[in-house]
Amino acid sequence: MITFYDIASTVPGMAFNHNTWKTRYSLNYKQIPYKTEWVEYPDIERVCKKIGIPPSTKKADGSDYYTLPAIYDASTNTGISDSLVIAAYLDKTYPDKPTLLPAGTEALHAAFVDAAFHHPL
Ligand SMILES: N[C@@H](CCC(=O)N[C@@H](CS)C(=O)NCC(=O)O)C(=O)O
Repeated sequence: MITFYDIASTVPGMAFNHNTWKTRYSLNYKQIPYKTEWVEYPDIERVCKKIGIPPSTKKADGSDYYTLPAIYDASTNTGISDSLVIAAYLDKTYPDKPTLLPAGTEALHAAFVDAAFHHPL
């Protein structure tokens, strides 16, 4: 079973974050069963460290930046963050399910994410 770490809102059970929705859509599209763990913003780093999910990137000062979405896949004992990395992992690990990133489009996806979402921390 996959545990999906999403950001908690003031309304319990309400998914609202654009980045975590990318992974929720990915899991739903691939029809992979998962359970959601809701995490408050100030707890993201602590929860990721506890589960062994590495930081998704670095802050401008060089320190680790832990972000959601993140997943822990108990079937492979794997914890990862970053929606694009997660999508690639899901395609690789569950190839019999619908494909998220068609072969040969990796660079296109990376360029889109960089253009649409990149902002210096
Ligand atoms: N490129 C990442 C971006 C993830 C991201 O920036 N997540 C934000 C929420 S929108 C976060 O977890 N921030 C944690 C914080 O600011 O402490 C992805 O697509 O997963």
